[in-house]
Amino acid sequence: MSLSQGMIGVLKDKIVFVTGASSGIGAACAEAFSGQGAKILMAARRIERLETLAKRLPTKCHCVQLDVTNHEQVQEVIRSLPSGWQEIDILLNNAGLSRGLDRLHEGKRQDWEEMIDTNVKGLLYITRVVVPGMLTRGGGHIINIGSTAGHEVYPGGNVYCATKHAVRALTQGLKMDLLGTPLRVSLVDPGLVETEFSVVRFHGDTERARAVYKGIQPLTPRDVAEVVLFCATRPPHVNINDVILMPIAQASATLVSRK
Ligand code: NDP
Ligand code: 8X3
Repeated sequence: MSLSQGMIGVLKDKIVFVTGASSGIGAACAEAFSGQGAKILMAARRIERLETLAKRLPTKCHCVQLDVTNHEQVQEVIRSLPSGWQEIDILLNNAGLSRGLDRLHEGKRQDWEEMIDTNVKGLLYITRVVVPGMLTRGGGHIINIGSTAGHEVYPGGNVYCATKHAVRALTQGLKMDLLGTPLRVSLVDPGLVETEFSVVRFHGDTERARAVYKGIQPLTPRDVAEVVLFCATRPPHVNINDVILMPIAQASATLVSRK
């Protein structure tokens, strides 16, 4: 991945904290930032995946097993980071999931709670513990992964879309609350990206997951990582507020042109 002249080297030795780095967009972002010389702090529940990824990245990595829905664990893990890893420069709130595509009146409470706990409360817990240190140090960038589902709602998307609308509101709120400080706040909102997202949504039904991307060329995790990298490499006075990206074959959540 190449950067525009002038931006080369700006990420060297920066500490980038990527939540949900064990798969998909998070893993691609870890790789992209590492490729620019950043040190990568990675978190997810599947620590063995993080360790495998860390081994093939060119810069220093530190892996932490973390469930973002567990408030105490979030506080404990972040506050006890080893020296050299505490001064987080960029926080990428990426960990997230969808569960089911049921109509709201037929939905499962456990699915709702998992989405709300991960996508909304998890993002809040992490942000709350990381941002004060950024303020003390006088610099930092929070980049949240939202979704096109944070801009529109689709049938069966009810609770997932609500969580991503919440991510958008929280990003805007944080930007306002940090006004007058040097901290930056960005939101990246992808449409259809082929990752493990749909396998998780359909509780392991790989056939149903594959059908989501059938007949189109979806975005790749790397496509999203390039946009995240762009946000992170603007001059310090520039704040990218929100980027929406979709595959060329998609015009809205429900308007998809399949071959
Ligand atoms: P993946 O399922 O491939 O990756 C999800 C990541 O989130 C995994 O690394 C997973 O790690 C992590 N995660 C989930 N729950 C937790 C938790 N409780 N604690 C810590 N980590 C957790 O999906 P994507 O890469 O597609 O998803 C990444 C983000 O992108 C999500 O926020 C998703 O909503 C968003 N998004 C995805 C789109 C898509 O079409 N794929 C489009 C728009 C947005 P582990 O299971 O090891 O904990
Ligand atoms: C993931 C994209 O369209 O499945 O956020 O909601 S979509």
